[in-house]
Amino acid sequence: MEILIGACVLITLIIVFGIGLGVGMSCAGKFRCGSSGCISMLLQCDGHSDCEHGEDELSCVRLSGKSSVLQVLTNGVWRTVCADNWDSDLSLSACKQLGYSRFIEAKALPLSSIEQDLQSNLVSISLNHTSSQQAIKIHNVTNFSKSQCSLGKVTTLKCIACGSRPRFNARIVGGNLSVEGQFPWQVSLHLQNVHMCGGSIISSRWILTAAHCVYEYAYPVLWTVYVGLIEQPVSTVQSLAVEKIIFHRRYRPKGLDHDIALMKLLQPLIFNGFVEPICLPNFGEEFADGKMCWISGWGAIFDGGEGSDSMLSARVPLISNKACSHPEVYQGYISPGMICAGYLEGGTDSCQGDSGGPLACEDSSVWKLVGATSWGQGCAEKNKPGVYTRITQSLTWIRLQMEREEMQHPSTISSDY
Ligand code: 4AZ
Repeated sequence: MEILIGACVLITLIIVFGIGLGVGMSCAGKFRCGSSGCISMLLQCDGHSDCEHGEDELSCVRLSGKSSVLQVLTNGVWRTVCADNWDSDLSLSACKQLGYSRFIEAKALPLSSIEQDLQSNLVSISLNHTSSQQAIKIHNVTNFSKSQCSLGKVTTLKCIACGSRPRFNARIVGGNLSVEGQFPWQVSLHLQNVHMCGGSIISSRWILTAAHCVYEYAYPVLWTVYVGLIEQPVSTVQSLAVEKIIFHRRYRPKGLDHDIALMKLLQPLIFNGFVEPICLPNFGEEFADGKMCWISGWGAIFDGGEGSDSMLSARVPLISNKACSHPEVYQGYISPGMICAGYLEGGTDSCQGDSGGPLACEDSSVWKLVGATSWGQGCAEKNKPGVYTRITQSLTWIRLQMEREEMQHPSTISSDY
């Protein structure tokens, strides 16, 4: 009997201790430092590295809303940065924290012209002049004031010239054969000389694709990135080697969520009109249901078919997650991290080999990456539209990877941004 009681107590202790550890690992209500434990949320973005690898001082800056309003995270609150005292040193620091090595322009916009939810928490940032030569992090700058913006203006920031098609002549497009310069951000990812997947150029060093494309082959030497091409097999186009492949750590093979990966190129791309980056959307940006966007790639022209030698493209409407979760469509499969696009009547869709490629939408003449081709039941079937990884839901992850690399290996080449 005593042994039995002893055993019960021991088992209870193990269970309680085990659960305790489990709660600790899940970091409920706390900030998770990669694999090295949890810290108080209040220590995030406080200017000191509290995690072993400084993860708590990453992702402290973001661009929000339609006009790219700069926001910083302080004391657990995202605040919109006022335009007063703003200067180019601060702009460059902010762009570095967003994972770029340059900045293009900063503007002061009237507070009243931005989205309502960006107007409420404001902060002014000014630089200690002594630190201007060092690598400053804007959320660390000491002179915060929680005032209203004294000039009534906020800072908007552009870190990359993206989303334009300088060499595309709209008059010559016909059918759904793509023409040079029409989708200059589209790349072809070759695994040992065979086209496997599409991808999108998001900066001179980064290609965004799907995790399911690279998960089993996450070795840079296996891959070549081809840019600025329409026809396969490839001819005189730029080809690039890969330095690093990062896929979302929550992606699981055969799973559908977190289907996103980044490839860092060994050398920067040269942009020339036929090769251009597409813009990432900003935080909180929404793309209306029914908005017409474009998919493109060298994927199969029917389910189970061979890839196309020419880059094809199609105009498809965005579908709300509600409509896409309808019992006749994909009930129970659509998460907030996905966005559907296509026609419920079928007929036009992405297919095998298009994966990782862009779902691109034009917004006031700027092209933005709204999705990355991810999955679907078959291709172009009735009630089975294409499903794409929703980029606005992946921004924190994307920025974190880019910022980490920019902080560890800053790009020094002047053309590299
Ligand atoms: C695929 O297997 C795939 N119809 C990509 C897109 C779609 C279906 C399958 C969407 O890579």
